[in-house]
Amino acid sequence: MFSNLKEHPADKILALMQLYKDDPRPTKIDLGVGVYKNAEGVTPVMRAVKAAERKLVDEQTTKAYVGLAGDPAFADVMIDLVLGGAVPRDSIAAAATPGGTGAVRQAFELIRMANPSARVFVSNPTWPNHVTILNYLGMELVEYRYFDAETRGVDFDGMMADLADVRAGDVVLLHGCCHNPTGANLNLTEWKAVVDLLLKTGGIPMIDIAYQGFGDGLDEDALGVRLVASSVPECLIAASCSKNFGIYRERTGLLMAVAQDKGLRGLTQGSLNFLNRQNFSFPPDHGARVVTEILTDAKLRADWAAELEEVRLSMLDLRKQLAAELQRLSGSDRFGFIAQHRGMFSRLGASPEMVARLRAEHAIYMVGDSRLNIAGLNKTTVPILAKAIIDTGI
Ligand code: PLP
Ligand code: TYF
Repeated sequence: MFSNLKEHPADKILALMQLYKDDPRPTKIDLGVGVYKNAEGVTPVMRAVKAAERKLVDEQTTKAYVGLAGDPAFADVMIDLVLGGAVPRDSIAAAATPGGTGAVRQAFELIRMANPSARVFVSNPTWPNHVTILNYLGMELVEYRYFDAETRGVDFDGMMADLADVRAGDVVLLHGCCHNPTGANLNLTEWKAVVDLLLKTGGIPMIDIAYQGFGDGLDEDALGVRLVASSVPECLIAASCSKNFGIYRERTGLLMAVAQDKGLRGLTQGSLNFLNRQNFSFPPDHGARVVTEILTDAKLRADWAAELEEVRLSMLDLRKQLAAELQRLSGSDRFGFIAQHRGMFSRLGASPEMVARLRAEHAIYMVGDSRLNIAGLNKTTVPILAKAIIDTGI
């Protein structure tokens, strides 16, 4: 049987992680996988997470199964964090999932179950797993223009022109904030125009939000998703706690299905529960419980928000420093987009050959599409990267 299996192309981001590990050069710089690292190159356990875990060890009395959709208290706190009261609670069905990836996967399965002929529109480029999971599920995918290779901002005219082809019942996948891999994001005026187009076409938005708090702030990063959820008849939201709580390996996420018609909530909730049961029965609990502890305890919540803000500001500082250094070395403003982008990533717009040269000649690792993880830098390595970028002719 196993001999019938075929090879699968490796995830290029994860493959790069291995290449980096295997590189013996002591000066190597990892700007690959999307994991936050502090100035010492460490991905710390956040203070509030440690405190919540200690509390759980002391106070948790059982590890018996929870429900198929996970702990309802986790759904409540996450709905509040993401949607902030923009939508009535009783119009939302929700299920905990293994990470944001699990939420994306269950959302796609729900779409396929409800409407097998729905096409899913994804930005070009998008997070590679969006594409591979849709392909794996045999769902039709349509790309819409998103990144302007010239300005390194959003090609909003191109995006709107492509989304005009959306038919009623098609799904439009949007990144809630901190677009992966480009770092280029919609402003609120553009979000409003997207909502109007969705209302006109009957397209159903699905929002993947994996970096809330990494861009302009916890509430600011959720403005788009809140606007969409409060404006359209139906939408799906896949939220990840991996980054903003730093609990990557705990696999903590939530899928929300919002419907203005509250009569649909029971049916939708039943389908989310069913999908969880078919795929893994019960979602992971530890990370979800940690998040719930933090968000329901005023002191822990304030400490978490403060540490997250430090993380956000440190990445913004690195962006500004890198843009300034590149301006100094190039004598031009052509790298100003790095300070405009938000989140962990920026797409430089360099060719794969240049990215390969950065790796071979400078031991600088970024994804082949020239996505770099800003958090992989520190004050010392920013000038090294800037010089390598200029030396490589980018
Ligand atoms: N969606 C996007 C756009 C991402 O970049 C990520 C990566 O971390 C995820 C979803 C899901 O992450 P996780 O499954 O680790 O929560
Ligand atoms: O884009 C990234 O780097 C993160 C982490 O299969 C990641 O989203 C990368 C690849 C993958 C899962 C997560």
